[in-house]
Amino acid sequence: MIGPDITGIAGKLGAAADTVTAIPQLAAETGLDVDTAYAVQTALLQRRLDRGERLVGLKMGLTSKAKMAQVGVDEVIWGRLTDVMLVPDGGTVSVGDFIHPRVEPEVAFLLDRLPEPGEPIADFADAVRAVAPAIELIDSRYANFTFSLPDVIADNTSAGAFVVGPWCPVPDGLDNLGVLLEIDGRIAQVGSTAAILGDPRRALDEGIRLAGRHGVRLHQGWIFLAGAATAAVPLRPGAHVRAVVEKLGTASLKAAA
Ligand code: 0L1
Ligand code: MG
Repeated sequence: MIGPDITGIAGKLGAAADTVTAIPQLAAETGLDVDTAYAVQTALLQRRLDRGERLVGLKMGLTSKAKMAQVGVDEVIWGRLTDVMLVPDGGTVSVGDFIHPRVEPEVAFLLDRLPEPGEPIADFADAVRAVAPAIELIDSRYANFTFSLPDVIADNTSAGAFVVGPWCPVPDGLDNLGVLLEIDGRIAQVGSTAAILGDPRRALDEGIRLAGRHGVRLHQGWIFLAGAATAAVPLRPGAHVRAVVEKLGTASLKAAA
């Protein structure tokens, strides 16, 4: 039996991002399952690498109940981050570069010495050199931000852009830090790092395990986005966005008017 056209599907998703045009979901029509969807994600990454982008890390998606409920998908997923997606802290993005961008507050890890594939992390402080507050800008390439599990995996888990705040030493506990998402100085979302799989440190174990299933190994020096602590909020032109994470500080982003 002939399987889904991995390169063709990646081409459609890549073109949707490049032309800032939403497309219909593809999985049902093309027979994508979770494994072939990750193959599409890899082909989509290759498209970016071919035009000179650099892989700088990995992101987790749908690590909280709020996020799962928001999009109606209930499995943890992972995607790829490239240098072009990284916006400097306090930097500006143009809403017009995205189809229907949303922002969400996250926790980022700077990876250090990771265990061998298949091994659990023995000591988090060895595996992670520093932590930071972060903002992820997600932008589904599908119309109405609506997708199935294979669809969203193929679409690189809606990755659009991300901001990492100042790196700081790993604090003693990461499991119940207060998180705020502020838009124009007003609180838009309130949460806790506990919403990220109970403890964001768990997201790294999951990332290593889930990416490992597809032959992808995490590397020293990579950025790891552990997932959002709240639901995502639409990003409007002119908005000033701040993610505040207790003990870690803030990351911020402006949307050009
Ligand atoms: O980072 C995320 O949690 C996004 C995962 C994909 C689902 C979505 O687009 O919200
Ligand atoms: Mg996210």
